[in-house]
Parts: sequence; C-alpha cells; structure tokens
Amino acid sequence: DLRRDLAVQSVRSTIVDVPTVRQHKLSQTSVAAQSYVIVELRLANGATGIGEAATLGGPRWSEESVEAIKANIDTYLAPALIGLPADRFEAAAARLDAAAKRNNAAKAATETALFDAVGRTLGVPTALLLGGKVRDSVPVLWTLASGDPAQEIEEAEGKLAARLHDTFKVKIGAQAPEADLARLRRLAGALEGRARLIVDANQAWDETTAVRCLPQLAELGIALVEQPVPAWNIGAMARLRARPGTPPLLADECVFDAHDMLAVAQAAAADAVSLKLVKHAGLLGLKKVAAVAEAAGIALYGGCLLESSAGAAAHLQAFATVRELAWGCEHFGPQILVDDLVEEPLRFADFQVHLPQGPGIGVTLDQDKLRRYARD
Ligand code: MUC
Ligand code: MG
Repeated sequence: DLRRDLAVQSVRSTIVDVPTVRQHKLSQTSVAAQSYVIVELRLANGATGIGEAATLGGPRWSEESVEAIKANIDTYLAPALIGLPADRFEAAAARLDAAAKRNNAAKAATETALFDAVGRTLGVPTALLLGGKVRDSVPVLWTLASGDPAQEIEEAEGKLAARLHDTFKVKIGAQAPEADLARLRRLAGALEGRARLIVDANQAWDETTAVRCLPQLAELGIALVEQPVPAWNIGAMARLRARPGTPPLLADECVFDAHDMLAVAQAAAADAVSLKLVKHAGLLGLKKVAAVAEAAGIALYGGCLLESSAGAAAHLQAFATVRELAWGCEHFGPQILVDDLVEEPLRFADFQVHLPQGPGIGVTLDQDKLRRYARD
C-alpha cells in the first residue's frame, strides 16, 4: 500500500563545487565557485527525490558550511527520517527540529527531497502540495557583484539586450560607502530609464552610515535596500524605515524563521522580506514566513543563495503558490554557474524564469554532472 511504499529508505548527501563565470563579491566574502550539498532520498517504492543546500563562501553568509551541512544530514537528520512515510511533511519537519537546532539549510535540502520524492510518486508538482500554483513564471533580476562598474555596466547591457533581466541588484559593502555611492552613480547614470536598480549591503553598514547613505540611495532611484545593517539590529531597521527619505527596506539575514518574521513585523522594521529555503528550513517554513509577512502587510521577494537549477526549481515551486510576489525573484543562480547540475536547466526568457513542468520540483539531477563536480 501507498503508506508502506512511501517509507524513507535511504538518504545520501554529496558536496559539489561548481565554478562561477566570474568572481562574485559580497560584503562578507568573495567567491569563484558555488558549493552545494545535494541530497538524494529514496523511498521504499523506488522513487527518488532531490534537494539542494546552497552556501556562499563557507560559513560566512550564515553559520552553515557545506562540510557542516553534510555532516549534520548524515549524522542527525537522515536517521531521523528513515522509515517515516515521506508525505508526512509536517511530522518530518518536527523530527528534523528535534534532531538538530537550526541547521536550516541542511533541513531545507532534506525536506525538499521529501517533497520531490512524494511528488514523483503521485505524479504531481511540488507546487500542488503547497496550495497549487497561481503563476507559471516569475520576474527575475540579475546581480551585479564584480565591484568593477565598467564590467557591471557591460554585463547589465548584455542582459538587457538578451531580454533576460531588467532589474539589477548591486552588491555593496565590500568597499567604503562613498566608493559604493560613486559606483552606483555610474551604474544609475548608464542604465537610467532602462533598468531598475536595488542594492544589498549584506549587513555592512552601522546605523550612522545608513542614516547618511540611505537618502543618497533614494536620490539615485534605488528601488529597494536589502539588509543595510547587521541582522541583530532590528531596532535600527525600524528607526531607519521611519525616517523620511529612506527607500523601501528588504529584510534578509534578519529573518530566518517565522518567529524572526513576527519580530520584524512587530517592530515595523521592513517593507519586504527575502524568502529563501536555506533560511526557513524548507518549503513549509518558507510558506509560514510568507504567511506572517502577509498578515503584517510586508511584501514578498523571492530570494536566493546562488542555487543551481535544482535549488532554484524548489524555490519556484513555492514562489508559484504565494498570492502576491511583489518584488519578483532573484534566481539567476543557474546562469552564473559554468555548468548546471540537472538534465534540463530552468528556462529564462522575457525577463522571467519559468516554473519547470513535471512532477516533484520539476527538474532531474544529471548523475554525470553530479559526479563531475562532486568533491574528492
Ligand atoms: C543575499 O544576501 O541576498 C543573493 C544574491 C547574491 O548575489 O547574494 C545572495 C545572498
Ligand atoms: Mg541578501
């Protein structure tokens, strides 16, 4: 019977490193390759499911590294699921929470593999299990992060000409604020009237710096400012947001779980929140964070951590099911890699990324590529 067939039989995790087409610089790190943990889960019925945990430059963007994610999946998370019927998603999440504190990226990859395997068994897309899709594609931005404005303008022009992206997120905070402002002035001037710009400071500024710089960003037409101050400083986000001349603020590293989202909502500390599986511990967690944000009138933004098509597809399954995704998404990750990990990469066209068709998360792991990029 279906119940017995859905029992989780095995969970395997593999660390992969995929080079990027160029150096990608953030305030806290700079990467030339993306490292993921790929989870492959097998059910008693023979169906398999996959999940991906992305990181950015080791344990620098958050506390999880691929080495820690793999160790915690193999030692604690996988054993907690063996024998459980894979369609008991909420029970599985409770077991994962009992087996390990936080470790949200590790939990997200594991939980995604459950959804993928169950979807493949039933022949339905993951979005159906999350409420059903309300859209087939999502507007997708591109991130400029080489730090060299001439290169960045050329890169943006290429994306515009190819009708791939017309919104650009500029990573700031790796250099002095004045240098970033000069860089943004060049970008805004070159792309004026043809592209929308947002910025992500990845917690680089203190409140005083933010007070000085945010109105200048507004004057440059920057549409959204992501995580200008440290994640812990919700108070500063709220005070900055209350100042006239502050552009809309996007919460990223300050919102991991639904409790964080509630605290940000209660403090009126953000205009929008960036949704990411690695932060919310999985698809159910992402929907819970989204629900708290919706209840507070905080807009949704489809965040990423430079996932491959595997991780991006899982995000799209969830993003397809929220009623309003006011700021679109940033799952450009598959295009910054020299190669992808799936048989049929996601489709990017007309400034949108398209929800893959087919059961589960909608993409299938390419075993040759997995072997090629696997560590060791
Ligand atoms: C982040 O902080 O938003 C997303 C795009 C990018 O370049 O970095 C990530 C993480
Ligand atoms: Mg961010």
